[in-house]
Amino acid sequence: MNILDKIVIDKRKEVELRKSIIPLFQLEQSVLFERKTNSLAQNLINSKSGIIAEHKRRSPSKSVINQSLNVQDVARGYEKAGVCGMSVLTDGKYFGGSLDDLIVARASSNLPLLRKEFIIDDYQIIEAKAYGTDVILLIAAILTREEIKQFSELAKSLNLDVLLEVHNQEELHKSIMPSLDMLGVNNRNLKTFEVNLETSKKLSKLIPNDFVKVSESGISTVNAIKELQPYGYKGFLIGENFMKTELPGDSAAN
Ligand code: IGP
Repeated sequence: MNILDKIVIDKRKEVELRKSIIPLFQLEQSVLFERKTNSLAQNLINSKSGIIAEHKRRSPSKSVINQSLNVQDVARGYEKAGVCGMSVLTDGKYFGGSLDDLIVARASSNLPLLRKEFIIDDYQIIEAKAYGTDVILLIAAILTREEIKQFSELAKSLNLDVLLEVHNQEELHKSIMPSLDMLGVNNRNLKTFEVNLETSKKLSKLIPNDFVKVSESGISTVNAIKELQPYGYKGFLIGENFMKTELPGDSAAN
């Protein structure tokens, strides 16, 4: 079994547990549920740099990246640096994140916030909204076309942006539909952890122009961004390269 299969099995258990503790109607009473969302896609279209900066403490591929920073400083730093949006890992077991991180990021900045999570149930989308999210991630590798449709349409009905992540041509073909805003190409294969920027280059021409193109993972230099821009990429999702430094905001500003 690969790591992605393992994560999904654990996630299904976690979501069932969450549902039994906080029922949906209670989530919908969150004051944040009424909050007007900010569009990340719109920010990317209007931006030159297109950086989406991630809060990530650890990962299955890298183990510890940074355990000593607090989310408030990271969020404020990213906002000050002028990034287009912030991604917050909320998976606990594999990435050391939590929904509390999302709340703190929400309270600390006005950036569009992406809930970086393995979404396999409507419940997590309602939860995302209740915790102040602006954007959800859907990962094609773990979803059927029907699920992608169901989840993205629910997200749109809540005024959330949808970033759909693919890693190869089959995932891309299965996923194209009007309820997506952004198409992200993950340069890291989540099953093997191999990183290759060529993945973004290869898939770019297969992505219809109605979607904002985002390149994800393994981006560590300004040159990498410059290399990807001619392929039509407007967004660049960067985690480790910022998080491994003492002041991720300062790294994002450079
Ligand atoms: C960030 P990096 O290599 O800059 O730290 O990558 C981001 O792309 C990565 O964390 C990511 C991810 C995901 C994590 C992309 N898609 C899906 C968990 C689940």
